[in-house]
Amino acid sequence: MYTKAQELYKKWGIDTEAAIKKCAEIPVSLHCWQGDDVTGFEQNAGGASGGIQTTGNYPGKARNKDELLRDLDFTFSLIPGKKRINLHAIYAISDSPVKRDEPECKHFDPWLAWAKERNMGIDFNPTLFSHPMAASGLTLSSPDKTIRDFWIRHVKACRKIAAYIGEKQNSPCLHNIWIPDGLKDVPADRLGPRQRLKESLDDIFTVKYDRNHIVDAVESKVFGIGLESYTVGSADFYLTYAAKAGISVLLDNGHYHPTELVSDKIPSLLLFFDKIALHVTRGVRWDSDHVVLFEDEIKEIAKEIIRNNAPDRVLIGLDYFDASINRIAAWVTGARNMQKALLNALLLPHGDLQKLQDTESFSKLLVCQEELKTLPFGAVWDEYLKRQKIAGGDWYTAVAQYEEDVLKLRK
Ligand code: RNT
Ligand code: ZN
Repeated sequence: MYTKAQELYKKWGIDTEAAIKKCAEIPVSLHCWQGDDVTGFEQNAGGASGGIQTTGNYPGKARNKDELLRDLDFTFSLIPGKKRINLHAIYAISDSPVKRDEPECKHFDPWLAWAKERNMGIDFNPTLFSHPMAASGLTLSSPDKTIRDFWIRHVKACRKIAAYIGEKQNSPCLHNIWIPDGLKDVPADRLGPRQRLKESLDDIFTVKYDRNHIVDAVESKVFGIGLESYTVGSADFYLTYAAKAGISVLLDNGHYHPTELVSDKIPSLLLFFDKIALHVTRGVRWDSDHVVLFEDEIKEIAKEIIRNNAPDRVLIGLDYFDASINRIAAWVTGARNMQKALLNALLLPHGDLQKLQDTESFSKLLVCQEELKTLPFGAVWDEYLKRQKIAGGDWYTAVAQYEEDVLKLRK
């Protein structure tokens, strides 16, 4: 089937071998938090708050570090291509409790060792939610200076850790700031919180690090659960802030109005930013964090990365959390689908299609785009998995077995 597929693609001028090779080299950062419903390793950890929520109570959630690491290893064994691991500050590893505003580099040494053994890079996020100091829904933009200062200390400590990780691993560590800050109901002041957020960020970014070690990004949102009327860190706010501060933006495709597409934003931003970052997810009504599927918008996002020759400039990460199904199946499904979207984009004759657009051959362009959709992509995908020594379409069998042998024993 692959040989036949190779022939058919060749007729379109596409080299399936080159596509397979390239696909294996594009890193996708897997979010560690799908495995435990964004709980983390802090004592008394209670799961996510701050406008984000995992729903469902599927058995087998990782309850501690050892279980999460074991699940991650199994998960990675089912995902092709180059991987990174994306951590949150609440996944600090320590024998004694780590205060939220006092995480240290040493708490991530075990992760560095773990990732190094697996030839993987690490990305990092400060955690400005699931904590009493975030109970009001306001952190870096709080009117209370004690609260603001607490979170400024936290983010400063996290940037230090990210820069440390980046230096140790010899590859820049993405440090992405997302805060829940917002209001449930109609604000009386929209400017004040944004002004305070700006001042907090200015303070945070007075500390400079080597750009070979850290990529600083800020992530906007349109609304959070319980914080529906106003989001301090809106898209306009962060885009302008990042452009002026010379840092990057992170686009989470679940964080925009439903008809607004991140795929369309990528080329615009590539003209002005050296690097941008992504949280690939799937929005469904009010939820921005369903498992990533192999559907149109993901394919378009991948196309924009590939045809603009930007795999080094668009840092791809995943961000979703589903607790209603087997968490490993959720992890693997989304990660494989991101890989599928990349391979799919690598199997398109972008140059030829662009020529059709530029010569205004719109009928032929439309026809070609539709014909390309039914080329035997599945055969090339299967071959890619085979070369990567990763299970094919029957991978769920292994997950079901793992559920029997490991997950079901967690009561
Ligand atoms: C929340 C943001 C944020 C989080 C993670 C856990 O809406 O998407 O990125 O999901 O940091
Ligand atoms: Zn996100």
